[in-house]
Amino acid sequence: MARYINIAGAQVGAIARNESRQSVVARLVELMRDAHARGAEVVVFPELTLTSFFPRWWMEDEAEIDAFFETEMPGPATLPLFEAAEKLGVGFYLGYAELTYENDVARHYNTSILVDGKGKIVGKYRKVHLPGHADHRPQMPYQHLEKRYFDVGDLGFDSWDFHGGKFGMAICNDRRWPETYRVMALQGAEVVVLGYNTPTHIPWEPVYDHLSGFHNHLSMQAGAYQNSMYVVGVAKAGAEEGSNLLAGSCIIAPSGEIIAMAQTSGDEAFVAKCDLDICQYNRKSMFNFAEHRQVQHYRIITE
Ligand code: ING
Repeated sequence: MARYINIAGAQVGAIARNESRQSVVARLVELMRDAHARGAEVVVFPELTLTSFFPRWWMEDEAEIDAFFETEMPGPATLPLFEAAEKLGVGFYLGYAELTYENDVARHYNTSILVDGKGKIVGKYRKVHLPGHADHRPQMPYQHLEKRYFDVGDLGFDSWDFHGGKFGMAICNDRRWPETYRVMALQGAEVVVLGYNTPTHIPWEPVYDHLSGFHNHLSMQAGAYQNSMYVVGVAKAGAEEGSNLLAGSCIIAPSGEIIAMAQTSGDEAFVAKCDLDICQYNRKSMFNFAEHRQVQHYRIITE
């Protein structure tokens, strides 16, 4: 018995600092149309995919920083993407910078949402693992200031019924932490979708630069295999404002095999036919959590 769903990665190339949201959204709509033409039912966009990757710049002016954030979703500039989804009957994952007020206190999150084929937001996630630093490093060619610009996500890791499967969400650095996948697998997730912005050169820690592609796939392939789930990782890629962002967007099966991958570092849609019942098969055999895991020996992980 099979339960198929066609999933697309929609890799996005470089976004200039001064590129308008209208222009970016037009690119996303074009990618969604292309993916739909190839049979996609769900389209996965990258992390922070409405603007250039602004955590690479040290900024002090609050208005300048907040200009990279969305205060409503959808807003006037993003509505066309929701309308296209509704017209095509396609669901999507979108990463963006969220500015929200909790009891009049401003909160800044690196956020992603799941939007269904009727243009309705069915799930929200806020990035938990914030990499990089909060201090200014002027001697470096660029910064990585996610710890300065974002609050740690307060929603945890969850999974949602979505287009006939159970979907979980993550964002970028989350994919390097095994806990991310396990917590969602324990909640029944069959597909984890995530976007990333990964500089291929980390100025203050270049020791693994030559392995950035390897570590990208290794992390997601391990997560997929060890948790019997599909993992879809989609890059904002290309040479963006002086920083080269890793491509390598891909769709990974519960076997750990990469079954579809982007071939360029630009805007590119690619699709895979995923049989979600494979997840259930693996969880009844090799990775039967109830039968094989011994949690009494894992407590140190959470203490
Ligand atoms: N961080 C990137 C990631 O893929 C990174 C790269 C890691 C930058 C660590 C700086 C420090 O993890 C994002 N964008 O989450």
